[in-house]
Amino acid sequence: MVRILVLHGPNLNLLGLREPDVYGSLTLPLLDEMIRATAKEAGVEVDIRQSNAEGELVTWIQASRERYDALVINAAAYTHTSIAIRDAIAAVDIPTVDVHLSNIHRREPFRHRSYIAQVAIGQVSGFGAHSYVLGLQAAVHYLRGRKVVPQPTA
Ligand code: CA2
Repeated sequence: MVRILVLHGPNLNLLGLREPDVYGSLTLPLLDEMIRATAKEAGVEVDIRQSNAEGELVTWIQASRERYDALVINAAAYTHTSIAIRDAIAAVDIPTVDVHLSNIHRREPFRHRSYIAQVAIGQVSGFGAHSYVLGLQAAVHYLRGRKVVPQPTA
């Protein structure tokens, strides 16, 4: 079965508890339930983790190579700063979707650049919690649509 890793970056554990006008009122456990329901509907396995630590995210991304077919990540503020996370994604070379609750392109200029998007198959930004649903579905769609390269016969 297809296995997908979903990573939440720093401060996303505060979802629903602060700044509901920007990030909505859904808590992280409820968002994770939505993600699991989407995975079940799509017939894929999902593991979900959150960390406030850049190095921990890098370690999880490095380890994802053996265990997962795709990565869906909201690296939060590290999206705009972390070359380490960008390099880890490039190194593992698994299809990655860059996900954001808010539309980062409508916000402050420092949020417009995503180091993750540069190594991702695509970005979903601005749909609140639904960005994760769309991001997961996009990863599944990508994996199922990938062309199988015919092998030469002997
Ligand atoms: O829109 C997104 O998903 C972001 O990745 C969220 C990050 C922000 O730094 C990015 O520019 C865009 C912030 C995540 C922090 O989430 C909070 C949730 C509730 C209260 C405070 C922060």
